[in-house]
Amino acid sequence: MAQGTATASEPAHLTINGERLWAALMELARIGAYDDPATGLAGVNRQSLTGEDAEGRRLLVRWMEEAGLQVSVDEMGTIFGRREGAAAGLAPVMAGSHVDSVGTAGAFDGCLGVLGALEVVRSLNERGIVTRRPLVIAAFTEEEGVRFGTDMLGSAVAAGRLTLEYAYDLVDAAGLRFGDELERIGFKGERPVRLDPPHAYVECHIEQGPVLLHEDLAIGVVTGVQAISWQRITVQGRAAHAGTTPTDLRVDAGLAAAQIVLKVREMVDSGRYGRLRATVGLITTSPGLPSVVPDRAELTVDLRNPDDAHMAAAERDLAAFLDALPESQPAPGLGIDTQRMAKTHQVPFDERIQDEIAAAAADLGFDTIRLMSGAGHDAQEMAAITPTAMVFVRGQYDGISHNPREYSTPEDCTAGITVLAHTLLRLTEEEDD
Ligand code: HGY
Ligand code: MN
Ligand code: MN
Repeated sequence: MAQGTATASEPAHLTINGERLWAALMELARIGAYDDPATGLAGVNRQSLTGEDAEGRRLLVRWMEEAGLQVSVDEMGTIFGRREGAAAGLAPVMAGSHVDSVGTAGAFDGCLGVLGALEVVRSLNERGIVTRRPLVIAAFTEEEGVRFGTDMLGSAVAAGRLTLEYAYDLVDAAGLRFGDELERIGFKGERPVRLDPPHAYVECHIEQGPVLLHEDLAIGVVTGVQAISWQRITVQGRAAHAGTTPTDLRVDAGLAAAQIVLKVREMVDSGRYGRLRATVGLITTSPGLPSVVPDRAELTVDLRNPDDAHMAAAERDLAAFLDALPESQPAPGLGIDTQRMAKTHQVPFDERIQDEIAAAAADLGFDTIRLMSGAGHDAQEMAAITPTAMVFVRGQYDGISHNPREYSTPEDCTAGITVLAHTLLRLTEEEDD
């Protein structure tokens, strides 16, 4: 990049301010912070459209404005910060992620990608570098999906997989409607939600798994995202006295729930579904009293698979199991209801963008490997409308995430965002096809 408005053909060796990046991550992590009893650490609970999320959003908007970005908010509440380029008419290069969190989060999931892109802008500003193409930072709404039940929600609407109406009518566990909550926190924006395809999209994210740590690498180039299937299962039984009711007269919703948990684990262990992963994250029974046979149970089943055919087989066989479950009970009357929450296919990332990331990393002296993402990301939605790939940063403690122990070092975060910066600088120089 050149100083001033001229642009050079070769990206300069742009360094970022790792301390400023780390300070921003830690400051944002204080919003929604809580004392986590299980780990004794400070966790982060900044679920989408809560007061904490709104506070984090306002901080991000202030930082974006202070960095001279033109800030806009779309109809889903996604926040964009635009930095003009020398050739303003060209499609921008976009980088981003999300700042909403699960209820037991650390400081890095999503935030590294958004605050890292902001750090790139701050560093460009300090050197007076004007990129050829505009740069846009995106903080997508409800990436986690843990409050309104569908992950990558904001980016899925922006890229066209889901509709605004569908999103607005989603409700949380308390029956609060997404569209109303967006209005309540003041982030129901005017910007039309359907995104004009940027020139490219690159997302930097903590790996959230153990691969880079075990390979002793700080940086990974992400080849794609595995398929995701979420469903909510409601089991209807019959409340009865725990002492007087003979087993063969019971319609026990708690028993059925336990059988479902065991079934998904048996499916994983069977090897019949490739590299299937299954998680029953939520399981509740009611009335939840020691002397009452449960009359109702609710579970969520999260299935992940890098292969769409194996995922389809797993969903099909689980559905067959649920259909047959009532007959297998000691007494008739068990009811099973399933509700689809989220469903995404395996998404491959753009090879050329992967190569740009790998080349930027190599220029900076980082060895990398290519790996598929076990977690879902906004990048998988953006891949539908523009060439997209991701930079992974090593996580510590076996890469644990969705847990307050989630951690990456300042050095690795700086490395990841430096690779992001150089990848973006390469892409902003590109002509139109
Ligand atoms: O569910 C996921 O993999 C992501 O964290 N939303
Ligand atoms: Mn994430
Ligand atoms: Mn996450």
